[in-house]
Amino acid sequence: MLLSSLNPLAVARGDDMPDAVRVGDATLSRTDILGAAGALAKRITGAQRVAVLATPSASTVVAIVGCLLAGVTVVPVPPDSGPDELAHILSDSGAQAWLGQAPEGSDLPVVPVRVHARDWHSHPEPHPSSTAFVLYTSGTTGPPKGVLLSRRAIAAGVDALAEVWGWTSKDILVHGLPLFHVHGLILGVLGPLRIGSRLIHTVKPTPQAYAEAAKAGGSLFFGVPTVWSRVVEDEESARALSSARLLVSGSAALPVPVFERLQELTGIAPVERYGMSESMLTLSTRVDGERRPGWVGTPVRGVETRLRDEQGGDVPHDGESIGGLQVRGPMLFDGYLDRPDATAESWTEDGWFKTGDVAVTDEGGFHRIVGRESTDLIKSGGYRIGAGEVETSLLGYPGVKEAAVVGLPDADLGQRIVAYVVGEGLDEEALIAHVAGQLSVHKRPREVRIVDGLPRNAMGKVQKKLLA
Ligand code: MLC
Ligand code: AMP
Repeated sequence: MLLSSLNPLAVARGDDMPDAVRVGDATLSRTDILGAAGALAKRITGAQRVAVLATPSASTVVAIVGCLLAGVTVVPVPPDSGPDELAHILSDSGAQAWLGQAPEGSDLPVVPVRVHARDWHSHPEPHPSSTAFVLYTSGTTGPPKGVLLSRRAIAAGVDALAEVWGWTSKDILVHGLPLFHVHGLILGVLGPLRIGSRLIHTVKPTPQAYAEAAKAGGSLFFGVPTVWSRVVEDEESARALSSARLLVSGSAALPVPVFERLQELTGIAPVERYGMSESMLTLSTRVDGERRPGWVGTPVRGVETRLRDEQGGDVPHDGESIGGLQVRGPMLFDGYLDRPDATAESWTEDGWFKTGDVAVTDEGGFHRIVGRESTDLIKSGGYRIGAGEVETSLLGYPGVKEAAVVGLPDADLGQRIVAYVVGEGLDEEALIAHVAGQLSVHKRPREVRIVDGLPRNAMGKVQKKLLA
């Protein structure tokens, strides 16, 4: 199902696509992907869950397709994970082996991924309800939780987007996003494989790389808002994107001035869409509809939304009243791995997923995301980072007595992580390097402010609003 466009019969009929996937300097045809993934699938059949160090590489693509063929659940691991993050993901997920490259210090067995191997044995299609991925995502407190995404959810999510964006096999998708999240991996790799469009992955999402890919025929471009704000700062690269069909922004709010400048420079009004690791994409503006700066459009096929006030009451669709956004639809997750309490808390009794985002809707059903209910979930460069995990990491550093982490507005990153720290003999840069080294580089504070004390209320709770 998921790999319908990689059907071996189609390859055998000569419908191969020599440049189906380009990642950096590597080019894979459909035959390459299917043959190498088939050879891997044969070796891992019967395994339950495996980890893939999700570097932007041909090996990652083959490893993921191999698991999908074999019906083995994949745990994509951020390649810059430090030892604390890595230890958590491996123990929490129970991954049995690494496919391809393994990080230093891990004693799990390693199954090599051979991009030039070939095997054409056919594998029975796994059940649609089986778990394709465990994606680790941050909460407000504690270490990241594993989001269970089924094959059925992924298929429904991708197909809904094909419809709203008019995404077909004639497209060439371009992006340079990381391959361990919904955006870069599920939409950005499985999307083109399912739809049959080509993919150019630029390794890094730089304006220059996007401009090069546009010259090579790129038609559909994905980026987080930080990518688009960097693109509009580089006018020459931005103008090169005017040959594209669609520019799509998501994972965080696209600032209105960036929307407008992008339209001015490329002649294309960007499509904005909204999603989560737990839900894939649920809202989007359409290729054939209005694209309104600051708004993320209407529900995609199969999705319903509602807004609830603090008492659980309905919120008017007047374009102004705000409420907690709840969603339901076929692309939603199956819960957090081994976290029945957290799973139960995230759903209402009548079966709606509580996104934790605050939104408004207008009479026409257009949605605007106003922000998050909790200030402890930060979005920086499109990455979701929990204040709690960064605070725990800082508190593990010798001399740190107290730590409070907030997201402050940042023109480039949307929010930048700022840590307020109390302690003795501390050095800002050493603290930043500590978090970058233990958790992952993208979770590091961009700024550390050493203070004498943290503002607390009568109950002793840190008042983060005063810090922000
Ligand atoms: C700097 N570096 C350090 C460091 N300080 N390394 C180690 N220790 C330190 N203290 C190095 C990094 O290794 C890196 O090197 C370089 O500095 C830049 O790193 P950065 O500053 O972290 O990158 P930056 O340029 O800020 O990245 C911007 C970005 C990135 C947009 C490219 O944030 C990004 O890829 N975001 C995408 C997030 C995403 O995909 N989210 C989707 C979630 S799914 P070098 O040499 O490696 O460059 C979702 C659902 C939905 O949200 O709706 O889509
Ligand atoms: P993640 O789990 O990393 O996928 O992050 C999901 C969160 O990203 C959502 O809960 C939102 O807070 C945010 N998000 C995603 N897309 C948008 C968007 N278009 N506008 C505003 N916020 C967004």
